[in-house]
Amino acid sequence: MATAPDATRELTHDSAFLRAVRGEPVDHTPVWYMRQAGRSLPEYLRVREGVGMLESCMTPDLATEITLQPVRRYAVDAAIFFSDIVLPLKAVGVDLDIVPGVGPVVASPVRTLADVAAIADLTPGHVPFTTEAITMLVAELGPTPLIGFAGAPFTVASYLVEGGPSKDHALTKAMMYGAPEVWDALLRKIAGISAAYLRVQVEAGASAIQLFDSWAGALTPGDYERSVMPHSAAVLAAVGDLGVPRIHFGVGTASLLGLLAEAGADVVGVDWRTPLSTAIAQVGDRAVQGNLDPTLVFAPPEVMTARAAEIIDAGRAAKGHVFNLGHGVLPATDPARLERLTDFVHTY
Ligand code: 1CP
Repeated sequence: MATAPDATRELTHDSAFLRAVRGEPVDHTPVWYMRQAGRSLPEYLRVREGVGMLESCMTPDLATEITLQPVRRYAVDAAIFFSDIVLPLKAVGVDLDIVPGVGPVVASPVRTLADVAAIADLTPGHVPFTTEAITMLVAELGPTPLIGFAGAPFTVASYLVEGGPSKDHALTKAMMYGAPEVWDALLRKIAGISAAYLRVQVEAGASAIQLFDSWAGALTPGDYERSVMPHSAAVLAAVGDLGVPRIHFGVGTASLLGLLAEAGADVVGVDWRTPLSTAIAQVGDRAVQGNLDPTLVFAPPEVMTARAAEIIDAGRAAKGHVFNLGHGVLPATDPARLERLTDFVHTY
């Protein structure tokens, strides 16, 4: 008998998103948006009233509803699971919160080998709410694929070492340069947690995964290759047997795109600062995802769609192209604009 994920695999197999990722012809360029769920949607603000961010991630009905909201509104070609890159850490017992207007805040930042050893490895038993939410979600989504995600070791390490959001990641990089044995232990620990969290999502029915290394652009290519890439590669390799496409994304990664690809990506996510044609030349025989500047939704509509057209045209040179913004939807975004953008991408 077919298991639920097998049925989902079959239903979503010929979606524009999965066809584009495999490099097969599509009748329209597929599109979804990083942070498509969240503060730009009034229906999100309504269901989140009085409910903390982590609590909403750990409540299956709520996580399911929030994940579906942008799919209903925009008819995007993929859903992304509503969670956060620090949720698996919370699930294994790390004392942290997501503070409104700030982001993830960690009570006791990680500094020593003993701090690393105190973090538990993740098992499916730590995240039953994730399995439950994704099981409900894929039943609701039918032929629309669900993207699962996790944070890459460097980006997650930054929150654990700094204790919260950081612009320069100075303490994190100080550990990388000055305490390589602590650094390697920490990144290995996070890689195991992220890989296990991705497995749970795919085994429950996610059709693809995205590894977010949002802050990798803070690194030189040499440091990335030496001290970070092996751990991200371990995460991507650990889910390779599941047979779902792996998207690898970072911000400010113009000099790292080739390495992000080589780390084991099937699709490389490109931020808006790098022309898509430049990115395509660096990633080899892989699909690309991106990369409209998220502020273009505030420009005159015809400027927004003209830039989107340039990106779709450039994407035709890639093995496959999934349209997206170059980073997350900004909270002030007017949903009517994303509706218009989605329609434009679908009909261009
Ligand atoms: O209360 C709220 O609504 C808080 C805002 C918020 C939301 C909606 C946070 C806090 N996380 C999320 C959900 C989330 N986080 C999603 C699912 C929503 C979707 O895409 O539709 C995803 C994919 C993430 C991933 C995430 N969390 C990343 C990687 C993606 C990226 O934007 O680069 C990162 C860096 C985080 C950390 C984080 N969580 C929240 C904030 C505000 C931040 C960034 C803090 C910082 O600037 O360092």
